[in-house]
Amino acid sequence: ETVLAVDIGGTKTMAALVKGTVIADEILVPTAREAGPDAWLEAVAERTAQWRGRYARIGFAVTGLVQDGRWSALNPATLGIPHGYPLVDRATRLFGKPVFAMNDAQAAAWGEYKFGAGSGENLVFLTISTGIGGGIVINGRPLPGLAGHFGLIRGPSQGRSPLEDETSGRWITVEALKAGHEAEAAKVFENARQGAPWARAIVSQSALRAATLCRDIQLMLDPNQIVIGGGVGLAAGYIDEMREHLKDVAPRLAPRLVAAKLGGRAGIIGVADLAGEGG
Ligand code: ADP
Ligand code: BMX
Repeated sequence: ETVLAVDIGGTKTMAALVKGTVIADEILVPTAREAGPDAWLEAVAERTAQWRGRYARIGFAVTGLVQDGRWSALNPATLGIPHGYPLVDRATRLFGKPVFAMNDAQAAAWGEYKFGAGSGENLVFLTISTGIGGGIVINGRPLPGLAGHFGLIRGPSQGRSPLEDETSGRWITVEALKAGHEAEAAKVFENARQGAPWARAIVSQSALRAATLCRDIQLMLDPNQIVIGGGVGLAAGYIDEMREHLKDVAPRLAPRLVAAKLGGRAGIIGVADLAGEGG
């Protein structure tokens, strides 16, 4: 059965026709952050219009909390979703097919567990992206609700803001500006690789915080591995930098970090699988 799978993140929106793990077509557009959810859905409908009739159901993997078909931001700075937006209702009306919706990182955790880096053992997925999202698969089941929302844990600056606001791609850009450089995260990484001290300091700080989070996750859940994804998490050198910060941790306590095997497609593939099962 072919599923139209959609991933709406704080930065980009992806859509693909998915059958199992095979992606027939794929689109990628920026999420128009200020436009709001009606516009985000319309953009997907417009860009996927040529696929009408080729899919039986739809799966949405979205940044934020999805409960009873309603969608809300936990951190509006990551994406300003209005509280309780009726995502499943609106999308069902717009696309005319059954709709299943869940959190993006929880979907990605499932994708990696079943088709990616997973080994059948308990796993945590962590995306370091616009925010920081997470998903937990225990005993072969993805945990729903708030479970895995690690980016919402209080950050290091006296608990004033969520961890993701002091670690993620958005933070990297803000820090670069403070250091006098107008640069997206990718540009900061490029500068860091070329040895610019200001950029190295920012990347290292972010990786230290992400590494510390993984260390804490290990103590809470003892997963077999922590799968890292997201635009920042998968940027060249970032996971190595995290490992560097963990090198003094006692072996039994140290998390095993691996890169997402499905790359940026983990959410799409995970939600397609769960939507195909009827949610
Ligand atoms: P989303 O949050 O929409 O799921 P991403 O996983 O691509 O999207 O994460 C977006 C964040 O990752 C942004 O802050 C962006 O600047 C950053 N980013 C994207 N590509 C790279 C890259 N190659 N290197 C470093 N950071 C990147
Ligand atoms: C935030 C939160 C999570 C999400 C994570 C990663 C919102 C809007 N989102 O912690 O639900 O999984 O960001 O989102 O509160 P991404 O856009 O960085 O992929």
